[in-house]
Amino acid sequence: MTGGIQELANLLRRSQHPVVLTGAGVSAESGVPTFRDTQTGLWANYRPEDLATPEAFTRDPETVWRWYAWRRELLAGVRPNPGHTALARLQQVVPALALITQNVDGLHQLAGSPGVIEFHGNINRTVCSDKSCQGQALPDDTREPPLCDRCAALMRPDVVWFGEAIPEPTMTAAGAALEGCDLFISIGTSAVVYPAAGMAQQVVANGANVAEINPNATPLTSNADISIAEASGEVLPKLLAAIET
Ligand code: BV8
Repeated sequence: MTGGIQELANLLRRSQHPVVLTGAGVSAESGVPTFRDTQTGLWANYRPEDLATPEAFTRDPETVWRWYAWRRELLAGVRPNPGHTALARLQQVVPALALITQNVDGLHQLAGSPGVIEFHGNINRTVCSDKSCQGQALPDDTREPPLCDRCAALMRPDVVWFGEAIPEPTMTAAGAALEGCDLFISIGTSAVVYPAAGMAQQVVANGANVAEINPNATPLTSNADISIAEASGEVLPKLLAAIET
């Protein structure tokens, strides 16, 4: 058993308010390219940061819409991997465990995780680009992007773009989960996108222990009490086994 896993299991057993933050690395073993993986094929000439912005959508809504449609197609046949499944089971064994994800793929919910806080939204949901409007697209609207059936504004993916604020209800839910957090477990994230990347610093200031599960070093690694440099799909089932024995 990797040292870090037994140590993390001991901390998790004693924790009153454990919080997990996941990033694209948790979905990597499901075959979902991580956010900063090189884009493939049609999208090889674009950087995600240049497409996932309100400016890009204003400038070229069709290209941005097609990028998200392509990513949704990539997700169509994708299943949760053993990391997602073990995390969902951990939430049953450790009911206090709160799960915040930066991922927009919905795989944690598909694996059975309850109460997932989708910090950057969900690519499978589409909303009116007028945030005050609750309209939807008509099912037979094949325009790219489709128009809102209530105000005729462009529809857009229900994700948080770079330069957009995290929605208030999401920030409130994440703040409540982090309140009193005594163990923060960062899994599969490069820890460079804010304000999500600021969570670890916030809880450390309150005396929390921090663990990281990531094959590669990140800006968080040097400050982590426990750092497990292995794939989450390998580590999480072992962590679950350690907790359940
Ligand atoms: C905002 C949805 C302000 C869209 C995404 C300081 C403070 C506040 C803001 C900023 C700041 N500095 C800069 C900013 C601006 C910006 C930012 O952080 N930029 C970065 C690039 C520097 N932040 C924002 O714009 C945020 N908004 O600040 O608004 C504001 C306030 C008021 C009013 C108006 C505005 C919004 C950020 C949200 C952006 N949206 N996604 C979409 O998906 O299309 S972020 C995007 O990055 C994804 O959601 C992704 O999840 C997220 C983070 O990436 P990771 O998940 O970490 O993925 P990555 O590929 O980077 O890394 C994968 C990791 O997995 C790697 O480390 C790898 O080693 C590891 N791995 C690989 N395989 C495995 C593995 N780990 C474990 N197991 C494996 N098998």
